Amino acid sequence: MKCMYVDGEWYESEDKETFQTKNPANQEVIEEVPRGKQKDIEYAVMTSRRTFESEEWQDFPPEGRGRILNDIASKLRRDAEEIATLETLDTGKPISQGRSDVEAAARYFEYYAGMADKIFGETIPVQSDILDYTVREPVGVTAHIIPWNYPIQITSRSTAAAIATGNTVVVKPAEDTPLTALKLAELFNETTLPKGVFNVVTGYGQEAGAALINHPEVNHITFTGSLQTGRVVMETAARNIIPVTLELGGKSPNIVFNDGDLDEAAEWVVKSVIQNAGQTCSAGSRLLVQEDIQELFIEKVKNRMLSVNMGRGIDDPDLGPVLSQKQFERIETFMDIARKENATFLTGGERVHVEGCEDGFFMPPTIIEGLDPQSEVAQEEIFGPVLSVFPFKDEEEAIQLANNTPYGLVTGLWTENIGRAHRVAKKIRAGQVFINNYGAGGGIQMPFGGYKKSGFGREKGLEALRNYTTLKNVALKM
Ligand code: TXE
Repeated sequence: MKCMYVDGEWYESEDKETFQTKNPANQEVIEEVPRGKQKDIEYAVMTSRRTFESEEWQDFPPEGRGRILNDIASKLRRDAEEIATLETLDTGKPISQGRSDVEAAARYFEYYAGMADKIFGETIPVQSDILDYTVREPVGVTAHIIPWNYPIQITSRSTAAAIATGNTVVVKPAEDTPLTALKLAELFNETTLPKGVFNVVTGYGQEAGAALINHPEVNHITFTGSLQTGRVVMETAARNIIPVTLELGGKSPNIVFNDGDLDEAAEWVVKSVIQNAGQTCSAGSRLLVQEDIQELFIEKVKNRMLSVNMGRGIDDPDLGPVLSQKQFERIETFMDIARKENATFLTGGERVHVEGCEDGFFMPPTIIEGLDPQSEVAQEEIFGPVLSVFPFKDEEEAIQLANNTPYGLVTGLWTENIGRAHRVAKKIRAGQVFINNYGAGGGIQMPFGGYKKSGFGREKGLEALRNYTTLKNVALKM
């Protein structure tokens, strides 16, 4: 059994209850972990508060924080294969994607390590006998509610920024994938970070998660997950008047114009919707294609989709199983709706059984045509390798379709016409626009977050530092 990590110690839950985490490829139990509840959260948050206010942490040199974060980056790389394997077993994702996730995690730590001693304010000219300046201070105890699709990456991106800016953290990993957050705790345990700065409480969303977001000593919540739970997080934060950063998924389109590089576009359209079995907030789950190339382009996408191989994550297929029966049934519900609405399935749409992993839930790459753009399947996040296709006549219609969902996270544009690229990018209501690429290889440095119901606040890049600092103005009469 694994323990959770509070105050620099390994710790079972107060009432010693546990739960199991399973391998999505075959439903085998990988590990037992503590089922943290209210009392465990109380302990972790109060430890985090005491540590935040301690002289040791208040006086800790910024470059010292940076050095420790750099140390974590090296340790992540040192143990990369072990962590990638753990991530693959816990999430089901292909191991090469697990490896990229660990490298991204290391990059977050080194990126924010470099910022730890570069957080400063300004002097502001007012009347001549006043010296006015601002100081950027940490917010205090930060809560991090982590989803199951990119556990090590998402835990790293927000905790690295929070610690770089001098906060303390309590992490609540998803109940389906708690293992790499605990491994990260092991790495912190090897460093000289003061005890109580980095804490992990494992448990269910309704128990540990709810207790954490409700705790009055928490000063900021970073949440990545569903729109429904995001709403609960925000309502709860409103009661305590604390800020939140919400990253709530999307229904992101790739817009392919007739002058785009169609082979390159087809490659990315497929990649962007099958990565992590489509369980990616920024998945390119809609394809908007110009009418006159519709047939030709879809043929290219279809051929690539049909050549995708499926299997256990550990064997590094193109496509692994989805996380769980619950997630699979959610995808199936959307497929049933599409069928009832007489949409056409060009590929996939039904569970397939993969040799050697009979208990895994595999959804093959799926292309759906003929949906009404207003239908639920066209509007809602499916979180599976499912691509919905919509033709458009001209730029205006492409923009209208692209913006026509409640979400606004990412958009891909494929055109060789630079004027068109910028015209369209300007009118897109999404936090990131990629032109002739999609996702651009990780983008640790690029601010990431949503318009509309994809959430607000930005993670990644220097923008994320704003989430974890607050501004004080000091005016001195000379
Ligand atoms: O999400 P939840 P679920 C979307 C995706 C997916 C759907 C459902 O469409 O199919 O959400 O997934 C914690 N108080 N995304 O049910 O519930 C929970 O323990 C505090 C998009 O898994 O949002 C976990 O740690 N915390 C996405 C985290 O919230 C609570 C990533 C996410 O779980 C809580 C994941 C509560 N009351 C799912 N209830 C993305 N944006 O990348 C749950 N949690």
